[in-house]
Amino acid sequence: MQQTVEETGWSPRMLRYLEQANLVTAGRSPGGHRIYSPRQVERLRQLKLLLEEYGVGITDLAFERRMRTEPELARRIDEWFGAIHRVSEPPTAGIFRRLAADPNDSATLPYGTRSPSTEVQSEARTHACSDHESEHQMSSSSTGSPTVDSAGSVHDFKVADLSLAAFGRKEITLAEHEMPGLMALRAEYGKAQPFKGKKIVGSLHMTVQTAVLIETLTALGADVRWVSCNIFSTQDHAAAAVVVGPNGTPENPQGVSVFAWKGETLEEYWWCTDQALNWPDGSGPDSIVDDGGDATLLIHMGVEYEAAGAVPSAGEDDSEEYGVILSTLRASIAANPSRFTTMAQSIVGVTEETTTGVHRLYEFAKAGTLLFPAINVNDSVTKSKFDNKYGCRHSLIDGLNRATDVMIAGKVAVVCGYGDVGKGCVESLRGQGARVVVTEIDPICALQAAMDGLQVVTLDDALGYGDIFVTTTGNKDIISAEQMSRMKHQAIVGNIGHFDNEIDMAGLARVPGVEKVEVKPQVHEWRFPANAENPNGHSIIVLSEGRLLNLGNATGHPSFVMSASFSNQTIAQIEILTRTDQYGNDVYTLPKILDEKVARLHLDAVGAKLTTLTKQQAEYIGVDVHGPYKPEHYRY
Ligand code: NAD
Ligand code: 9W4
Repeated sequence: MQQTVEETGWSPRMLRYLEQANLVTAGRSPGGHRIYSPRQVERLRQLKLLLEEYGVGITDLAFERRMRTEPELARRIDEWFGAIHRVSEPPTAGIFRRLAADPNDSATLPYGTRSPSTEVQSEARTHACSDHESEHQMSSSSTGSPTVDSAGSVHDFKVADLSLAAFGRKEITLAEHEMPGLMALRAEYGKAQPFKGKKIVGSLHMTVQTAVLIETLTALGADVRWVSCNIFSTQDHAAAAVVVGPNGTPENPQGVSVFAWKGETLEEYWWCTDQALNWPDGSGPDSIVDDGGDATLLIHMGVEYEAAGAVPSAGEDDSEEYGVILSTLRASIAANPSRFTTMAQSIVGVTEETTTGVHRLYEFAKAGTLLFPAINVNDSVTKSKFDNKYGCRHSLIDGLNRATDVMIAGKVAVVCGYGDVGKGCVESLRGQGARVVVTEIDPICALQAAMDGLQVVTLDDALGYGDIFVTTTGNKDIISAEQMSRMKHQAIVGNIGHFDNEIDMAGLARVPGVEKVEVKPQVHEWRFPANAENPNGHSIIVLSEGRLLNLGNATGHPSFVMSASFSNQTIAQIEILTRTDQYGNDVYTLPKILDEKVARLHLDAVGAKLTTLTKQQAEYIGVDVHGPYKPEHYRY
């Protein structure tokens, strides 16, 4: 070992870490000491030189932002992995499938970027009894200690205002009725208590629907701690109700430890994540429900820097958020230098909700640094169809109506992109009586649109007659400032696709003489100066500053949609917590039979009566009577 340390420049700790992460292999001497072959020594040396050359750490291999901005580094790392690059094992028949390729999407945050902390001043009236400084120093003797104290009260949490709990509880009760999948899972597994003695941490928007998920996890026996995955998305009444619990009061909260309020700063956000990972007895979670991958990322970075013995400083080009993550880790490691390493060893897996988080997980898996199994919930059919198509079909017009109350019937709506989100948006606009035209770059989707009776146009063609413009592409630069300047007076412009760069808001602000007038929060009139065509000037109405209008101007998906997503989450948690030995450190999707189970759980609520296959019919089409009914590659 000592010789390898000298030859490669890696510390003994890091050598152990690299081996654990399967980045190099080491043999064992009869006495149990590590022995490195000359080839492994050379690989270790090369890796050290590569990281030094780029001034990055091991975690950066999987930190997609850096990898995307430094393609040469990505290429050199791929080259370094060479022959030992971990390939996925073949799928275990019928149990799960692995994705062959990474999703080709850009990894960004759910509602665009998090605002810098300077922009957001937290006004939360917080209730918290958590002495987090001392908690960091508590012993890590794990007794499976519950979150409640001996009086049955939850004593560590931080939310805006516990007096909102009664309102939150009313909405949670209504949502339960609209979340039949989760309620059916409570009925099916409540008695068996599959999560008994298990600690689950969630990093996912703290909304009313998430409250129903949290209480489903507790109904199945879990000891849960929760944090939001977005600084703005917390519904404070939902957070308060979850802390108070169905049987508690604001004076004697008996629910779940939640660390979330609307309008957190970045520092607060990462502090909350850190707190949620820290059980009162000093132990960490058994599993993670993640949305966007932040809880998983913090643990992976923590493990790396604990192995390195130090947390690096943020570079000049690093984002503000990256610096905050490093500071959070620095404080943690100063208090307990092996906290994340110990924590990661007890975690049996993570279930991830979104494309962004799934993308990160594949990056970790590709780099061989994924520390525990991961289930990609995002790509279950019953998650993605509901999230993309049915959710947006509901919430697009909700956002348009709440923002403007304009009559949609009779208007011309221009929908950019005819993928799942575009299809959902078109359906709802048509349902209102709008005449809809679409733009597409993909001939298949364009032909689909034409076959659906839609005119396929270019945006430039539609500028002169469109009343409502909606971008749904997940791509950038869809509507330029110059194009907005050519729209009709009081045309409405909004985005429901990815991030905030489908509409060129920065360009709009730079148009000479343009004036931005706030009609109300998230609704702005942009007034263009007079010109030959518009001697009196004209204006357009932009929703949610070009960010996702169904979240900025409305409350996102309805409960039924979230029931589909969260039923997948619950089933995925049952998988990793009860069939732990079936999963290695890789990324898996749920088997189709479980996807079908989620759909099945929602049929009664919509009055659907399923036809049962006869044995003969099942044999004829080559499936089991009980499913799965379609081959893996089937596109719904
Ligand atoms: P998708 O890939 O199925 O559809 C996008 C479509 O846009 C594709 O057909 C593509 O060909 C087309 N497109 C790309 N560039 C274009 C351009 N320049 N002009 C016209 N069309 C173009 O993806 P999807 O599932 O429909 O999701 C789209 C986006 O919506 C993603 O970014 C996704 O993250 C986001 N999304 C938002 C919500 C929400 O609640 N707001 C929910 C789900 C998904
Ligand atoms: N929500 C959100 C809400 C308000 C908001 C800067 C100030 C996503 C999915 C689900 O992101 C979500 N306000 C913002 S950002 C922002 C984000 N800003 C931007 O200026 C205002 C979000 C999932 N979901 C549903 O869709 C329904 N229930 C759910 O759990 C929730 C919220």
